[in-house]
Amino acid sequence: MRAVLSVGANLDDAAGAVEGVLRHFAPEAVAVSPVYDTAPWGVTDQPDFANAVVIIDTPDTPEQLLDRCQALENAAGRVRELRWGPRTLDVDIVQCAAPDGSEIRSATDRLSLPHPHAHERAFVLVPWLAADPDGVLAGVPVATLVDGLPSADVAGVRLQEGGRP
Ligand code: A4P
Ligand code: MG
Repeated sequence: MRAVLSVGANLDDAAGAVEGVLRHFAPEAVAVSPVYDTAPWGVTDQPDFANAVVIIDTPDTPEQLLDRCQALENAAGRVRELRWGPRTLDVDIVQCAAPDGSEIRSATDRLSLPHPHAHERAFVLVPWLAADPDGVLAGVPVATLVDGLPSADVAGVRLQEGGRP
């Protein structure tokens, strides 16, 4: 399957944690975004995040991929406290698609696909668009979703200084 992953961090060496995840998935990656500095979404009274998106082709099932994402979070010393709060590493599965391109849906406690907040998050959509200008989420082009976001949200997603173009 093909999967779109959103990687975020805002504690300790946040950019380094994000880059580590991009390295982990590099053998399966078909596209990767630059790393962005992003204004916090949801709980706004916390440090800026580093965010990136990587798109992979993997033999994993969605559940196996979630296990890998959570193992990476745990290895980064992730402690689950506040919902939407600060974290050393967050690796979310935004979307999974079967080889024929059809979107895989899931609505269990452990796994919601597509990710229920992805369509409204500039820190997911702007990097996704950079990685794949033809991306589509639940039938809507990612470019269209970005156009519909509040401009302040889009302005809050900035290429990291010294980051890859
Ligand atoms: N889970 C269900 N569906 C998924 C999925 N598609 N991908 C379950 C990953 N996990 C999924 O997640 C809680 C549970 O969601 C997991 O056990 C998993 O089985 P969590 O990561 O432990 O908890 P959380 O991250 O605190 O909550 P939540 O609601 O997942 O937060 P988000 O949505 O990850 O948001 N602002 C900026 N600028 N950048 C960010 O990266 N991130 C967040 C966190 C808030 N604000 C942000 C950022
Ligand atoms: Mg999460």
